Amino acid sequence: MNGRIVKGIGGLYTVRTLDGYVLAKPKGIFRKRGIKPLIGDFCAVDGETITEIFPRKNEILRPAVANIDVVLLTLFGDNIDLELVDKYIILSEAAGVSLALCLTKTDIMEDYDKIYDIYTKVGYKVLRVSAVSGSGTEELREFIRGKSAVFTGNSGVGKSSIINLLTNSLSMETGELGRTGRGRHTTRHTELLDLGNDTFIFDTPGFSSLEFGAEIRDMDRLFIEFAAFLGDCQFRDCLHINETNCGVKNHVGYEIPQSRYKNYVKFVLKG
Ligand SMILES: Nc1nc2c(ncn2[C@@H]2O[C@H](COP(=O)(O)OP(=O)(O)OP(=O)(O)O)[C@@H](O)[C@H]2O)c(=O)[nH]1
Ligand SMILES: [Mg+2]
Ligand SMILES: [Zn+2]
Repeated sequence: MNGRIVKGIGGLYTVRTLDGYVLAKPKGIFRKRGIKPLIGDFCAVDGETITEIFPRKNEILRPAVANIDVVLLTLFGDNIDLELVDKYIILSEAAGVSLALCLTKTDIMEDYDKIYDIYTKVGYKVLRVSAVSGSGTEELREFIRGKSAVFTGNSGVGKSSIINLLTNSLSMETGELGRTGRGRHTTRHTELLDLGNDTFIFDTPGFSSLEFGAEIRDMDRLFIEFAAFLGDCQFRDCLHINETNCGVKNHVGYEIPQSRYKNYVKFVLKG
């Protein structure tokens, strides 16, 4: 029987099959070959044994998930760290995994205009949602239809709350915020939920980092809005920092947001 791994705790995996959920352990041979099942893996199960893991379309290291279509970088607050956002964006670009921003709690945080403008202009999807009022959730639902979408972001930003709204259930535990407004790492394990019609969402623990495991090369190609201007640089190996006649620099403050260019320079100089 075939299925998809939706949860795994202590070496025991929950596999969703056409016949319902099965608890199964991977066959011994996997360990010997260094294969570790991931949440999101498509697999074959025989009784209580996972006998085969089917080839993955892709995988990310942290959170450890496989076969994903989009990462929803979930963010909250009026002081979102754009350097971190750009870092995760270039990592996802390098890995060839698409990424969208999901800005939360719009019932208590109305002003996301700056970050919304920067990233929609550049070409990323930016969703603004409230799990309390339900605002923006139809657009979110529409956006993830037919996809496997991973919610990642700091503890307390409201990932599980949105997922409960989308699944019309209280299946994911949600947490209180501490006095500093930070979350308390309520979600401990990654879990995959089936919304039907080939739509899946991963709830993940609040992250300490996001890791795709792809090598970072050609930084200028990872800033997608630079592409239109790379051909205008006088020097073929232009770094777009100190060179003259640079196509990229000419567009900073216009098609290329200042903050994005600033972070590009930081990333290049940091190496
Ligand atoms: N006002 C408001 N509060 C929200 C909203 N979404 C979530 N919260 C609150 O924010 C707190 C944290 O929500 P969670 O859904 O547990 O956050 P999480 O991102 O899953 O956190 P971790 O599992 O710890 O990573 C809870 O107290 C929620 O009630 C929202 O849209 N509006
Ligand atoms: Mg959670
Ligand atoms: Zn240049």
